[in-house]
Amino acid sequence: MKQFLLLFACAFTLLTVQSQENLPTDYLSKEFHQGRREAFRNLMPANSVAVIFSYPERVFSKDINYNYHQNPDMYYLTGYKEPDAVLLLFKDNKTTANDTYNEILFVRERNAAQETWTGRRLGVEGVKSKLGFKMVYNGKDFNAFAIDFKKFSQIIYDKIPTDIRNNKSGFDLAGLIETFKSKASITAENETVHQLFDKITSTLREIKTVEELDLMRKTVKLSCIAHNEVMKAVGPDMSENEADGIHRYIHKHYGAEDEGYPPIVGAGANGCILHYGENNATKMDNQLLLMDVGSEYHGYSADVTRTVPANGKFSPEQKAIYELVYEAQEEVFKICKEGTPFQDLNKKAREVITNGLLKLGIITDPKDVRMYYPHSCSHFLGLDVHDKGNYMGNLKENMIFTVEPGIYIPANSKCDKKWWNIGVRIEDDVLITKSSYENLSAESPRKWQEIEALTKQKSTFNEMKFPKI
Ligand SMILES: [Mn+2]
Repeated sequence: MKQFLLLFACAFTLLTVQSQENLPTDYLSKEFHQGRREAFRNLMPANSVAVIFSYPERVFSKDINYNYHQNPDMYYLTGYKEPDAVLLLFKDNKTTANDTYNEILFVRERNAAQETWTGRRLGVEGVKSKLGFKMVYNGKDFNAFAIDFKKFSQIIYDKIPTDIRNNKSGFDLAGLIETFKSKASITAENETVHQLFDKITSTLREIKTVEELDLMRKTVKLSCIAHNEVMKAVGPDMSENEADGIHRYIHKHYGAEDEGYPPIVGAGANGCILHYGENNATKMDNQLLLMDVGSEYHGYSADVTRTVPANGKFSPEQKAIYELVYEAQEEVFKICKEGTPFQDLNKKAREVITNGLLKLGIITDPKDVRMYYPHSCSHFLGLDVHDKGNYMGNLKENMIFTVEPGIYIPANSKCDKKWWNIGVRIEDDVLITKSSYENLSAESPRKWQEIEALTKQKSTFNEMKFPKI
């Protein structure tokens, strides 16, 4: 009886692991991923093969990993979200006695005991039915799989990570990589094939499909709602952590899995640190709060920055810097249309900021603009927050990129100290349309008057009370 119960418990566990209810209904479809593989194949040279690995898992603490994040290229091409996998894409059809195929996916094997600890796995059958692959094997079958890589004109693959754990099973990521290197006789990596991989994935990913545009609109929209809520809730006594938490709560409220990058929530001097991430100042006083926060929704990242006075009113100096960044952004928007060289976006932003800083007397030599505007104005946006794309090309319809000029004046800068500790960035996510552009993040105000007005509204978060500790 005991044995029977144990068996029953095992079967029950497996069943429990297999079914999951109430999932979101707006994931990318298997047809989307199939279409992306087809498009990838079209860009491959004759008689070539492409090899794409999952990202490694990463240690958070001893035997605890960070939440897993898939390699965006793997996700784009397959929809598979688990580690320890490798995708082979063939330019030409392969035939065996009973099948024709042009792609194979090796995945993590199902394991009832493991799944009750670390989560559900799709396994071979799940990948076939849910992701639409015909040829799917467990990772452990890769080693014995008959494939002669020497017969291909080229093996196209991305840089292979080296800082990964190896569980010595031979078929975790380290094992799959070892098998690939040995089958393909790779002793040193080939930069040329990496460049080809980059070129193909950049060409595809820089132009968003209809399905991707839908997810991009969602991720940007919900990030804007979060920014607006913080603007309503903010006050001189709010901590950076709390503002950060409101963003994250709202992302989760709308079903975003994560943030697209570590949130940057910094007041005053902290706002002058470009990738500030501590977010631990206990209050903001009367400083400017710079928030560069965007959600990741079904893989797609928003990237929105708003800078607001924590006390609801810009000082004259804060306003002067803010208006200059705003003007730079407006001027860049004017050239956001098909045909504009991508590099012109930053040239325009730099020109406006340089002239403005000269006029305000903050710099006297145009070259010194770099001290206060040290980054660039734009990057592509999508599965990666700094997305793949041709940064030396021209703007095309259905590209999405950021427009994010900024000015940062840390303490002890060589200018009147009334400007010190003012950091301003305004960042919006722009979609190139047939005839012009659309600002996807227009829902969050940018004009200083509108920001001041919004800070006067009350937020639900102002009403929340928790016990003191
Ligand atoms: Mn950005």
